[in-house]
Amino acid sequence: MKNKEIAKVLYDMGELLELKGENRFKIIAYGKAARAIESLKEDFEQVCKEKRLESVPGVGKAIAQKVEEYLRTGKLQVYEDLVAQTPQGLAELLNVSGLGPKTISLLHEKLNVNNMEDLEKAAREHRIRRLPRMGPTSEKNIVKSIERYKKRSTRISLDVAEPVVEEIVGYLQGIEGLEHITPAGSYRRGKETVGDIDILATSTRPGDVISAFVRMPMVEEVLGKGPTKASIIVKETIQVDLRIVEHRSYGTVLQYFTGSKDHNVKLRQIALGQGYSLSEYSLKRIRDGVDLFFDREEDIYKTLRMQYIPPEMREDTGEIEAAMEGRLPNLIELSDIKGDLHVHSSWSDGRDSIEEMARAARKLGYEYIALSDHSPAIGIAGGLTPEQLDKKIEAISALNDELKGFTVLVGAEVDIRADGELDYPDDLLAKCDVVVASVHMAQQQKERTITGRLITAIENKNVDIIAHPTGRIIGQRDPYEVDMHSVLAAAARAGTAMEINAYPTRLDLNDVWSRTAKDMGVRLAINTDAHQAGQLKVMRYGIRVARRAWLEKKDVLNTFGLRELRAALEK
Ligand code: DGT
Ligand code: CA
Ligand code: CA
Ligand code: ZN
Repeated sequence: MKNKEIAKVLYDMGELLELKGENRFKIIAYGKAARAIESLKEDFEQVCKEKRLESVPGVGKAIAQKVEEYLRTGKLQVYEDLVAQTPQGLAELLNVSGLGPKTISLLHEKLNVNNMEDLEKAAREHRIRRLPRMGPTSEKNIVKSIERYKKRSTRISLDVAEPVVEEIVGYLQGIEGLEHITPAGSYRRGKETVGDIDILATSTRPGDVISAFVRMPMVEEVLGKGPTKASIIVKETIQVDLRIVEHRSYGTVLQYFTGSKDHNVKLRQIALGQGYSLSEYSLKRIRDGVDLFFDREEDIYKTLRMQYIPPEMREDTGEIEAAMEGRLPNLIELSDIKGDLHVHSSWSDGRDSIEEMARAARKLGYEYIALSDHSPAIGIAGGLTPEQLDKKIEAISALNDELKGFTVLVGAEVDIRADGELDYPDDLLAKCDVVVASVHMAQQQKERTITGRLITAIENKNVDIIAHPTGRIIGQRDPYEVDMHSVLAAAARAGTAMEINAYPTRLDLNDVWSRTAKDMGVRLAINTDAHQAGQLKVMRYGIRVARRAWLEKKDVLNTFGLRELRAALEK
């Protein structure tokens, strides 16, 4: 039944007309019709087919015609035109809950509010409360609504999205009739943050799956619901779209909704060149108009005479050309990882003992782990004094005698101090198997200074890896000012590796820089920076970044076996 969907279009029409300052009666008519259709017990599409449209109270001739157009063509031209005419910033304000068109046009007329920024400014300067029918309370409510809206429009990190996806997929797998189900969109491509979560499924009973989806206990709001698709909000801000698709076009739909948009646009061009029109449902052979359906994504790429492109690479950054020439890299996988070279123990600010970290790493199938605890410079992290580090080296050697077939490496995460000096003397660093150097202090320095600090560390013969090289924290802190090209060039010369810190709010280096690093001849290391044993598992997020950076096993230091690793660490 499309009643809700039609009602929504009519409500939106009314809102846009009101924004535009149209005739009041016209606006009221849209609202009335929308409410009538929304509360109608029978299927309005059926009513339309039987030409009984105007028998519904509240639906006049003009609106009946528009609904017919919408049902016939899937869109409403006057509506599209209205959207195009309305200033974008103003239309966006309609999405802020609690802000109606009446208020928005008042704000627009009296305070010249044209977008969210203007609105926030007007509220902060207490200009809104002076308007007719407004007051301090409505002003405060507007500020709250903007905050909620903004929170909703922020992107979510992979580790927040992942449990949501897993819970929903697990839940829907229990619904009778469900066949395939998979996340698509930026989540499937392993992007470091996702805007919304897209899920695709096939089912013999689509209606049941949709009903179950919108009724899951975690659902906080249903944004829309149709016979084969629905959108919900969970955890306050996360939008999840579900689509039930036909089995025979599952591959094509999955390809389309995996994106990215840029990749799809390029792929469509290539398809056209080969005589096909690629849509979300099929690959249509232009010569005879025959639709080719694909239930597997692989067969689309094959038909277009190219290698299968892994989702992480689908950003139109050369992957289609490479796939056509058969030179896609063989991307690294989680199972290629043989150890973790940057983790912390209770010797510094970690929670678990060295032994607990080591045993957890062995359980993951690793051959080695480097306990890289902090140096003393950043007071709060419980950094080890040189004497403590000597003791730790003894403790590790004793533990290694006990652990069979697994090696604990002596590591250190040595701070690059504000003056550019390392926080441990060279002779102490020389005693470590793995030295990770990083900037935690004086991140506000000028680009030249920070770049210089990093290059000095890179050139130190004891330093093996630069940890979280840009210092950014996703959603919280921008990277410090640094000339990354110079840093990477120095790393390539010195044979120092750059870290992909796998911690989900770091992912530093990011995908773009990691790919540049590889292209410049720099080796990478994917480390978790785990502060407790359970966090060793965040390695998988670092692998997503590495795959998006086109990295292969050989590009990553900690895919090496222990012997090879030791050789590589001798620079
Ligand atoms: P997000 O949610 O902002 O992290 O990014 P995506 O990539 O998940 O984007 P989303 O959710 O808007 O749409 C999912 C996919 O659907 C997108 O990656 C590609 C496809 N798609 C959406 N809109 C268009 C479009 O206008 N043209 C094409 N070719 N593909 C589109
Ligand atoms: Ca998405
Ligand atoms: Ca989406
Ligand atoms: Zn660390």
